[in-house]
Amino acid sequence: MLLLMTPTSPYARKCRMFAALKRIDLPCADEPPHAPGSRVSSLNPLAKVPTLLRDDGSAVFDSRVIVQLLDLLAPSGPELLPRDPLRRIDVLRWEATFDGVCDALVLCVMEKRRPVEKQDPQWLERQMAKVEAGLQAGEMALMSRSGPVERLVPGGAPSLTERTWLVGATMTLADLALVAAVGYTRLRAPEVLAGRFWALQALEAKLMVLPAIAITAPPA
Ligand SMILES: N[C@@H](CCC(=O)N[C@@H](CS)C(=O)NCC(=O)O)C(=O)O
Repeated sequence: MLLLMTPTSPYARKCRMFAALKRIDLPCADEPPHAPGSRVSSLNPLAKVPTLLRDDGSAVFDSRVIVQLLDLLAPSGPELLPRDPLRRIDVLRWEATFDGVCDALVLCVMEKRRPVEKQDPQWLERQMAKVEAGLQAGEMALMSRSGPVERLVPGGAPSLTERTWLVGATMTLADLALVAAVGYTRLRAPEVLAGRFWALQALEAKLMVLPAIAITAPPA
C-alpha cells in the first residue's frame, strides 16, 4: 500500500493518524495531484489526495473510505470506529463535520489564489461561516462533556482530562478528524483560532503528545 498525499492535506493526515494508531504500516508519497508525473489523476477520477494505491494496483479514495478500509485491515487495537451502531454514526457525523470545515477552508484557499478583483467576498464569507460553525459545534460538544472542575482553570481554558473525548469514553476517529481540522485551520486561517476554541485546542494538545499524531502535523 502507498498513500499518495501532500504533507498539508488534512484528509491525508486523518488517514495517517488512523493508520499509525492502528499500527498499520502506511508508506506515504508526497504526490500533489497536479504535479508533473503524479499518479493521482490516473488512479482517482476526482484527482484528489489522499488516494490509496493498493498492492494489486487498485486505488481507494476518498479519505473516509480509506479510513474504513484501514479499520477492516486492523480489527484489533484501539476501537477508533466504534462497533456500537449509534456511537459509530455519531463518530462519522463528527468526521463529516470536521471534513466539512476543511472543505470550506480548501475552497477559501483556492478562491484567494485568484486575482483579488475576481474573488467573491460574500462567497468567502459563507465558507468561513461554515468553518466557524463547524468548529463551534465541536467546541460546544467538548465543553458539555468536560466537568465543571475541568473548566475552572485560570484563563478559562478547559484542561481536558484523559477521559474527555468527543464521543464516548475513549479516543475515536471523531477526535482525529478534529485534530486534522484544527491543525489545518491553524495553517490556513490562524486568526480563527487566536484566543478562541480553547476546548478544541486543548484536545489537540492532549493528542499531540502522541508521536503518531505529532509526526503528521502540517509543516508551517
Ligand atoms: N473529500 C476528499 C477531499 C480531498 C481533497 O479535497 N483534497 C485536496 C487536497 S487537501 C485536493 O486534492 N485538491 C486538489 C483538487 O481538488 O484538484 C477526502 O476526504 O479525501
